[in-house]
Amino acid sequence: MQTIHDHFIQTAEVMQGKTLFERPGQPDISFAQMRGMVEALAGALTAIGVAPGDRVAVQVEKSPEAIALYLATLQVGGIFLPLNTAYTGAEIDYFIGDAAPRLFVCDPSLAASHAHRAGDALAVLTLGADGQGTLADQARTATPREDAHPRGPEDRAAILYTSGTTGRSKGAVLTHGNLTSNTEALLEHWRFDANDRLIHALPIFHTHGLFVAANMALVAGATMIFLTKFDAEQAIDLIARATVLMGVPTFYTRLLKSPRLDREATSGMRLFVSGSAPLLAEDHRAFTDRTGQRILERYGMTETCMITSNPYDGDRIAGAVGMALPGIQVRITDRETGDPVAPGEIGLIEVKGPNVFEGYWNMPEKTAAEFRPDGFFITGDLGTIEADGYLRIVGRDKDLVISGGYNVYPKEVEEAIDALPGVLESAVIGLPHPDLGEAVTAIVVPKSGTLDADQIRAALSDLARFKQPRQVIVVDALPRNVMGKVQKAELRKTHAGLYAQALA
Ligand code: MCA
Ligand code: AMP
Repeated sequence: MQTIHDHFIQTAEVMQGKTLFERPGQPDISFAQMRGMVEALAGALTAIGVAPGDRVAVQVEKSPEAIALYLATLQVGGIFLPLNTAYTGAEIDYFIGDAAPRLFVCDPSLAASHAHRAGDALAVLTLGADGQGTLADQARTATPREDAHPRGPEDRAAILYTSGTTGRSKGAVLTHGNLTSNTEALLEHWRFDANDRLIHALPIFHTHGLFVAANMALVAGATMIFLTKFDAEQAIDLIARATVLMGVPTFYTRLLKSPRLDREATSGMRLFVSGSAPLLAEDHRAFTDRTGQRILERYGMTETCMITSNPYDGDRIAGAVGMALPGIQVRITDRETGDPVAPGEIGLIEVKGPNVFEGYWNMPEKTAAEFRPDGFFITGDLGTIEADGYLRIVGRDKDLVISGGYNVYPKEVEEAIDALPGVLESAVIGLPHPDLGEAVTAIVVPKSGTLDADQIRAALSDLARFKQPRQVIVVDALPRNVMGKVQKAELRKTHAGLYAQALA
């Protein structure tokens, strides 16, 4: 088996001076230059003492150097652990404590606040958006490393933290086999090759931006038009020079808001992909009406990489996420019994295949609880497979909010709110939002008297900004069923229109 790093080296050998990264207002970076950056960083990692199996935790701004650091980590046999740049110091404390990385790389602006973490077991270095910092300094002086530590499909390649339903985040351990098999399946399924020019506007600390978009370009020899963040008007300017866009539904909602989005603007594009959250069927149709293009929706999860995809040739159905990718099995089971349901019935979506992760870092019980004895992973999503063979996701069995493609587990936010003085209890829910799909919303009950909603929001600054409630509603009591369980469905119904008028 070839790792993503092996694939990249082979591709770079062929592509040589071809542009890998194209960035507005900045010099292009070729495959050959990227290979040099990877080898220099691999030399630095080796000099620092990163050994096979060591974790390399990285919380840095998006840059080609950050992608090079990912490849260099794979090259030396390390385990790459990317962290959302929105995470606060308190959140980082947990990840570092749990994963015990050998190296933590942060933005130069945060070097002082993370300096206390450095010790014999943990090196702390910096890498800025401009590719500069103490790690880059070490890469300049270290002896470049060309050889790769041999890795097999079962060896660990990455850990991605996903928030836990019970508060504690879980580190999903992905193997080289997971990453390579999924990239290979997607390249074939979406006909992605060296002729493609991908608009890459996603963050690179999640599966979508790193293990789907970037991996595909690195392996195929495609050019990435590499943007630090998504801006709809900029994307429309660049679409004329691109062939593929991969985005979360919010990208498409924002593109549709621009009067410049039309057939002419998108005529050179061959593929628009959406995933990470449900794409509204009405947006899917509106996009086709405006551009003549049919968005290809696919479905995935951090623990499983990509699971299903609408077909490249054939009908891309609005509201459906397609069929299992080659080599992957999907089934729908009864929530109570775990038995497969009849076609067309709703149940839990389960998945098995080379894409499914090894387990949660240091959490054997949690891992065991989410796998069936026959190896199927229980996604926690609810869906149905109709006679046409397409999977449709109809809801979630897990208490999860997806805001602009970022997952927020209500429990974590509720625990933070409940710890505030004057709060008796709270319920955090996702409400329909015209820009973010769902917006994190807190319904809070005071111990007595009343509470100031703005003060509650202000007191939650230890949580990453995307987890903080957009609105806090203070109520006298939460609705409960006869068992005493808070009825979140009831709350979602009562407050459904809260953001109807929200500006995007
Ligand atoms: C930014 N903010 C957000 C979000 N993003 N708040 C809630 N939800 C968000 N997603 C905050 C900012 O901190 C800022 O706070 C305020 O909202 C306004 O930011 P804005 O400029 O509107 O945001 P943006 O920079 O334009 O970002 C919105 C975005 C971005 C483009 C939707 O969040 C994004 O790129 N999301 C993609 C996430 C992703 O890649 N998910 C894939 C996960 P303040 O006002 O306080 O400054 S992988 C996955 O789910 C699986 C595997 C799969 O299937 O792909
Ligand atoms: P994450 O934990 O960030 O990997 O998010 C995975 C979750 O995102 C899945 O379990 C789904 O609930 C959701 N998801 C991903 N793609 C889609 C999609 N196309 N439609 C609906 N939900 C999706």
